[in-house]
Amino acid sequence: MKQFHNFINGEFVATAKTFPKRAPVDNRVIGAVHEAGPAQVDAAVAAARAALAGPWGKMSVVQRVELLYAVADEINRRFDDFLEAEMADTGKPKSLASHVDIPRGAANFKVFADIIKNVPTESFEMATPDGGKALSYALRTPIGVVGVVCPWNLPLLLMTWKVGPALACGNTVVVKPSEETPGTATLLGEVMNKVGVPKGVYNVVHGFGPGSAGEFLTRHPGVNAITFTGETRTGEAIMAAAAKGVRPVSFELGGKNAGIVFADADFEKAVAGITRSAFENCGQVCLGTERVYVQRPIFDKFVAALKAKAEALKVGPSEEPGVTLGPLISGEHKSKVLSYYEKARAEGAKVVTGGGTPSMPGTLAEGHWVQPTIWTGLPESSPVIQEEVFGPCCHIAPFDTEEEAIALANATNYGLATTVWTQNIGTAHRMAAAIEVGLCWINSWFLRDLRTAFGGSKASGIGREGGVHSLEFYTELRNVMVKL
Ligand code: NAD
Ligand code: 6OD
Repeated sequence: MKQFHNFINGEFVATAKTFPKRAPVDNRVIGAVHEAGPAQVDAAVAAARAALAGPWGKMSVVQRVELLYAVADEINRRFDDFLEAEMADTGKPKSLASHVDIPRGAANFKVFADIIKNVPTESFEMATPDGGKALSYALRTPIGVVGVVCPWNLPLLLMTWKVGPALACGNTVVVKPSEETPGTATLLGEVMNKVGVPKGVYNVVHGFGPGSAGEFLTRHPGVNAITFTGETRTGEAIMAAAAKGVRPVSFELGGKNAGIVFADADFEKAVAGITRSAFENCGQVCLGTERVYVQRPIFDKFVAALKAKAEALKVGPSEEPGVTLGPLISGEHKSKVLSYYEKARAEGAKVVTGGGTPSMPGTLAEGHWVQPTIWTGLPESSPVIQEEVFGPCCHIAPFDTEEEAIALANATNYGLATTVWTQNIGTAHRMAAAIEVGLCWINSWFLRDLRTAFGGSKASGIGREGGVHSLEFYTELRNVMVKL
């Protein structure tokens, strides 16, 4: 059986305590994950600290950049290994993992290598009281050992989205992947060794959150900064841990994102866009659309068209041709999603389509499958509309005016993303200015330019990453004043 070891100081490290990794498609045990205890987390943090003072810390930016390009190239060379690991861990469709997850895993190293190579720092000439001059300039220095705590929905993409810029800035990292998805983070250890990244620069500790590797890492006094992607309430626990030692955090948290479709939108494109934003990755995307608001003149037509699209999704295992909807990540998550399907019914929702589980053949019947689901008719106060479900589902409600759409979109504690569909350029810009989110897509969804700011407002996060914004988190600016 596959063994998922910790990766500490360039070595794969077994532990006495393991837990099973199960395949979401059929719940079969596919591997044993070696859980890191306090001793392994201590060792990983110590290795990361030693590497900072060692060859990694002494390397020039140009040398670091070359190594990060090599990491990206090696991920691409081992594309099929990463693809297989990601599909086994998550059950996501091959079409999705091969077009989104794995290419972004490589791009996250390449792009941040380019950014650090080209970023300027400020410099000012000033007058001094004695009539002379001084030069002030900034040095961009690493923040130190960065703890990287990751979720399971886009494991390689979201982990490298943080590891790429952290390493580009000269930091070292200790990564805690989700307990559900140990594969690609472990594989990346092989890549680091192959291309010659010094020992201790990239470390991986496996385990859970509370009372396990996640808590040990985030409480560790040797960790200088914590970057986290996951649920908002986990963010609260990590923030409390980070308070000890006033360590900075960067948080990408949950969402309850609104999709807004105006009557003047390109109808077919809007339907296709909302189909993606509601159902891609089986709805397990933080940027996904679980609340859809459609302007009344096209409401009935839109609901019927989205129903047809949802029913045309092909449910099945990763490699089956034409599959567009995989399983949920775990039995526990399936129970959570189905509890919302039940709540919607109990609150009197009209179930437009879905609402249950599909019947799957053979061993797949043990997997974590749910039907793509659409509801109408719930009050806005419903937990189904206020809480993040993180499944392939959405509620659709009508609206009449632009002001009403803005009020509906903003009536949530979250503030991550929105997608607005209209052909009126004025409407588009007004909506972008009025909706309280970190990310606003107009006539599109999940279009990404890695140079731009990414993150959420309200309960959806703290800070922005992407482009130079990542450098703000992963470096400290030191101001140097030189009397000339
Ligand atoms: P989660 O918060 O349950 O777990 C994320 C990670 O935190 C895991 O590695 C887990 O082991 C660890 N963890 C849990 N409790 C911890 C603790 N007390 N201390 C330290 N570590 C702890 O999230 P998940 O279920 O893996 O992912 C789904 C969630 O992530 C959703 O809410 C989704 O919206 C969010 N998410 C947000 C973004 C974004 O960019 N905003 C991206 C992806 C996912
Ligand atoms: O594209 C990204 O960089 C990113 N952080 C995506 C997040 C997706 C959430 O599930």
